Amino acid sequence: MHALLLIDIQNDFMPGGALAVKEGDQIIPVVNALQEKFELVIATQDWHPQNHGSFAANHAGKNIGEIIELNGLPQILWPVHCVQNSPGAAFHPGLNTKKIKHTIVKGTDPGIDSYSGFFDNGHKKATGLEEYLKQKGVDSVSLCGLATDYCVKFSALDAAELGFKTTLIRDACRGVELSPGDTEQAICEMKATGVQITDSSVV
Ligand code: VGL
Ligand code: ZN
Repeated sequence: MHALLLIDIQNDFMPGGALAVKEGDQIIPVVNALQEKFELVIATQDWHPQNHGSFAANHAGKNIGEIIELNGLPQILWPVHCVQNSPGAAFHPGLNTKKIKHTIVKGTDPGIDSYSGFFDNGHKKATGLEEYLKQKGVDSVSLCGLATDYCVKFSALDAAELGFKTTLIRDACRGVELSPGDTEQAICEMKATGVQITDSSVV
């Protein structure tokens, strides 16, 4: 069984959103077309409480982009984004959600971030995604969504390490690019971990 994972296709990651990803909205028609080609579609949502430790606003005197230590882990500070039940946390209105069988929320613990859809950044707690996929008989996953250099990357690395045959659909993703080249670097790391890189035209 082959599943398509839609990673964090949420308003706050779109142009004009709180943590905007350049051209993030351009993936929408690509992702909608892709969904028709998969038996199982699963989505993740970044889903933070207002007091989340990844928000610069929750650390007096700290700025967006600074790195702090959060409960023993390095943490990049982000703008307030994807607050639970806020419009910014909702899926992009153009995303076809009819085929989504299950949604995994992540980043709900204020004390730790969760870029991957499988585990928090300390690999301490699982989100339930691995169990869900295994119970559905999924052995291979393809990933698309936002952002290539954060949540898509860490989800793909975990998927490959957990033993799923893992494919990144490159043109159905966009990166944050805090530093120029981050997206290319992320693709190199994924390749090195055994992730196949492909384009929607050949799926
Ligand atoms: C993400 C930064 C912070 C992402 C989420 O979805 O890639 N990036 N939270
Ligand atoms: Zn986040």
